[in-house]
Amino acid sequence: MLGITATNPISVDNFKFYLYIIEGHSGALMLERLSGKLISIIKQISGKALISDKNIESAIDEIKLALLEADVNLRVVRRFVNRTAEDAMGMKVARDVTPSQQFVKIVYDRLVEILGEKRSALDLKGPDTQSVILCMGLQGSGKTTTAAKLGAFLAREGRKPILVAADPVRPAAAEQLAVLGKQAGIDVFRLEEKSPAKIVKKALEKAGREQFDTVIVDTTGRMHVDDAMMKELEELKRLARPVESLLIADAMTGQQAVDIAKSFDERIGLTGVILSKFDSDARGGAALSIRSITGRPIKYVGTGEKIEDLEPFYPERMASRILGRGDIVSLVEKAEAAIEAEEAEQIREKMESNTFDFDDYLDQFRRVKKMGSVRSLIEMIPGLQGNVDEDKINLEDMKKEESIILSMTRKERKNPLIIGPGRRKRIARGSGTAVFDVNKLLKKFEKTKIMMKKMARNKDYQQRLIGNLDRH
Ligand SMILES: Nc1nc2c(ncn2[C@@H]2O[C@H](COP(=O)(O)OP(=O)(O)OP(=O)(O)O)[C@@H](O)[C@H]2O)c(=O)[nH]1
Ligand SMILES: [Mg+2]
Repeated sequence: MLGITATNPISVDNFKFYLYIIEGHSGALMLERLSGKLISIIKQISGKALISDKNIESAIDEIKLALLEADVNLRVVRRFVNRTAEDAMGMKVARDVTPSQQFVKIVYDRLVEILGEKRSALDLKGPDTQSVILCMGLQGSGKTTTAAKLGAFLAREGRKPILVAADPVRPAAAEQLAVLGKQAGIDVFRLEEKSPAKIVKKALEKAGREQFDTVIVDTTGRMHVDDAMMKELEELKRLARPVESLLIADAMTGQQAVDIAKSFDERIGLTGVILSKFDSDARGGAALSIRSITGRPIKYVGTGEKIEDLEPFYPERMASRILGRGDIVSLVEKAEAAIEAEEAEQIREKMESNTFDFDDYLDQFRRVKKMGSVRSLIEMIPGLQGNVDEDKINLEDMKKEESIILSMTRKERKNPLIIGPGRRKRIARGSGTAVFDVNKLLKKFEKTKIMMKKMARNKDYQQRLIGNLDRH
């Protein structure tokens, strides 16, 4: 993920860019409440330029409650909470990202982890080989609808699918698939036959003859997970050797969906899950736990009753949608401004109390380098704006000054008055400059300091400083 890891903290720009490329998608009701809660928790913590362990702890507690309330599986919540806490404690202090932003990033990363990290697409074979997709699930979970949706989706991608009605229990089921197939413009195979295995066998033969490259099998659902259903599915799997054995799980059924997924996976072996009815206003957290509990990826979500209401599932997009993409971007911007305000205030205090030293000076150089412009420095350091000609600040000079400061000892940086002739010579040698350059910098520094002190006490100037910060 762009080389961004917890130990390699991202820059603000990286983060923004990152959020832009993983843009969220169409709004669904599901998870809206969870999303609202998490966003408000994040907003609270991100208002702080500095956060304490206690702040983090209570934020994690609140997140835990929000997840449980959204019906996320208890085991998944525990894992999430533990890892988030671990990461947050090991958070590196980075100059260009505030702790609260890093915390948000950690929450985001852990959420992506729960949802499955990377997009897991269908693992279909090339067009000259037949790929069978077996759709399983309990009664009413959305198998038939999803089979048709999937067929339409794959046809749009250039494949030639055929739908197979392997639900001989109810004739209406085959009829339903035929209607949906017609809507989607996809062939449907049906047969007056009591054995699903025989139907599938005949369907595969037809698909071979007529070069259908994708065979989507819709199966019978039962009210509960029972042995008869599993036996039937086992037989179909043996016979059809599907490349994809998909569970169609109703996202509205809560924790039950997790248990169902577990039993199907244990007995039949799943390659993935499609969550149907993701457009409902159920709490949704359970469905999102399936991946974590079974290790099987969510491949698509159904977002409505129409044929085209099927979306590939992207863990990153889902996480950024849950955390409110737009909100995070503005939060990062706000935090950015907050860091600047805080730093400016610190500098002002230092100037006023006359403790501004070469370390602070050095700090400003680094800032300029990072931001790549002198203007940012001028805006930041009280007293410079309006008094310094931007064009006259030469980056080469700054580099020289930086190396001179780096050759000073800690004590010298804190108290330049002790830098006598002997020390000046040593510093010049150490920085590859001339004593003349060192003298020049020391003079300039004293002058700057006096000017800064004057400016810091100037009410008019202080107003301007506040104005500057407000514009950020
Ligand atoms: N809102 C919404 N409704 C859906 C979605 N998927 C399926 N449905 C509806 O859920 C109901 C059941 O869908 P089916 O596709 O018939 O479910 P099934 O698993 O084939 O059902 P059985 O064959 O009876 O076991 C239908 O009314 C569908 O329109 C979805 O993603 N969103
Ligand atoms: Mg059905």
